[in-house]
Amino acid sequence: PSNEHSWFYMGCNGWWMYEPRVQTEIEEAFKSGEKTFEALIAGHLYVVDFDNMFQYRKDFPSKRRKIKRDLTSSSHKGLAGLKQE
Ligand code: V3L
Repeated sequence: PSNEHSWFYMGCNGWWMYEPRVQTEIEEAFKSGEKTFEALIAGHLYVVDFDNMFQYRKDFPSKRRKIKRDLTSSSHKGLAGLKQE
């Protein structure tokens, strides 16, 4: 099932899981073979680049974050900035 894998973006010292809505959108775009995807995250448009596997804010492209598609069970800091207990 598709929920065995999830999408993550890099924080300071570990990975964060994308929020569920964005998660679903990114997975759909990835599976349909698109090279990039634009997601609305916290009021800003972000570009997800599947070829280079990073994301960046569209109007502030210099700050890139690595992304990965990995097992949902893989180690991560939390969900979209909310720390895991
Ligand atoms: N989903 C949610 N928030 C995001 C995302 C995303 N895909 N991308 C960026 N932000 P930038 P530590 C992150 C937030 O890249 O302690 C974490 O979620 C980003 O939030 O310059 O460094 C944490 O909330 C940041 O607050 O556009 O690991 C926070 O950083 C802001 O957008 C601290 O995490 C600017 O990111």
